[in-house]
Amino acid sequence: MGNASSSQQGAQSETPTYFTQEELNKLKSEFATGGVEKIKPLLEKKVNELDNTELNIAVTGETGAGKSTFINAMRGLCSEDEGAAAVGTTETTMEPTGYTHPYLPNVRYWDLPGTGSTRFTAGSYLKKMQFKTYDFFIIVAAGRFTENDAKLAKEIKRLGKEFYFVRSKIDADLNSMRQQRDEFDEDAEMGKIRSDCVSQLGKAGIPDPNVFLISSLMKNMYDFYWLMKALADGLPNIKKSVFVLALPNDSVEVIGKKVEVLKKRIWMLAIMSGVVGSIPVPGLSAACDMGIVIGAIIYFRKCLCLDDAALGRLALRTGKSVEDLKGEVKSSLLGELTAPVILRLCLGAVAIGVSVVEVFFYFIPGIGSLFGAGSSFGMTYWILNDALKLLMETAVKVLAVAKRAQ
Ligand SMILES: Nc1nc2c(ncn2[C@@H]2O[C@H](COP(=O)(O)OP(=O)(O)OP(=O)(O)O)[C@@H](O)[C@H]2O)c(=O)[nH]1
Ligand SMILES: [Mg+2]
Repeated sequence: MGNASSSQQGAQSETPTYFTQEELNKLKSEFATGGVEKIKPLLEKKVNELDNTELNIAVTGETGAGKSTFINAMRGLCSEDEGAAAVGTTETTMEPTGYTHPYLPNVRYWDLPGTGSTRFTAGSYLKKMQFKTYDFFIIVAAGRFTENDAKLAKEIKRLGKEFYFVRSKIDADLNSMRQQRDEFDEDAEMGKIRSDCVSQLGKAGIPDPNVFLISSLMKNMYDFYWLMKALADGLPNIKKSVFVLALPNDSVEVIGKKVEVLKKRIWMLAIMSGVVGSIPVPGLSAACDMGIVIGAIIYFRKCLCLDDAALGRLALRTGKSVEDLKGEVKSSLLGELTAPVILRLCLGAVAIGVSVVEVFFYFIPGIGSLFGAGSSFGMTYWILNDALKLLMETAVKVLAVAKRAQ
């Protein structure tokens, strides 16, 4: 471990929680003059802002390119799951169809009608699709790059929005090449497809486009992870956090990223926790806020796809029951969240002191002292940290069960 000053500098260079520099300055001065009571409303406002942030993602491209399949993949759904977008049907809707994220109701994927029409003009199409309302566009293309893809990309760029070019069904392309050739080099073939997309987009006047070769049916292969990363990195701070929480839970890396985002919320919840709903912890002077703790654990479970709805979908895929799945991963936090379950967490939490690497302590001088052992802020804070750690381990175990079933 580095010395204290270097770890402090490291912490300071990170994006400071969810706050802008201006907001942090306000938090600092409010805390200095009025203590915790004065910053509570600011934190409440921030948590509300996080919960109310909308994200609208438009998915467009030629008819049959794989738009609906991609949307289902991003929502962690299979085409048979309830609420999934219909796949493989003939062109049905002429209006954008919004698909709400399974656990984040403010995140919506918009399935735009295919651009297959011969009378297609990108300008009028985007106008009809309510262009302005989307945070970014994903153009899905299968097979050859088409004139419509180029027109659409150009128009989206001209209107000042971000787009990502997704070449879908790469699994099928590579498979058919593999069958037809004696010698087959997957990386080389992917390289050729990639540079063809880049050069076609270049011809359409888009230098250095974002191009990703994916299979919506095999999310742990090809460029799927890099696409998710690029989409997240292209968003501003708060939207980025929301998008990360909305990602499909298909890899340990994604689970880790979600946990990083959820961790940033814990200290705010701890400070917001009041005396209402607090229960004393036997043998300790501190109480923990049951309402906040249980609400947060339920939210963590959803974000890590450990709620009954997500486990139900996994159960269908693996041919097991939800109870079997829960039994297999053995986690006390997947069942009913009763007082004894929380109290067990409390007793684990008291042993931990305030860690010097907790980033936010450096942004608001003096705030760290609130989280000492024996304080109710500290109790709520450490319980939620412990709960999140346990849930992360559970999510990784569930992922292993899902992988074994594939
Ligand atoms: N192998 C493979 N097949 C895919 C992939 N994505 C989509 N498909 C298949 O391609 C067909 C069309 O997919 P859809 O998702 O319905 O395409 P769409 O763009 O929504 O089509 P329209 O709504 O008609 O414009 C379906 O049979 C999918 O199963 C992929 O990544 N790999
Ligand atoms: Mg479709």
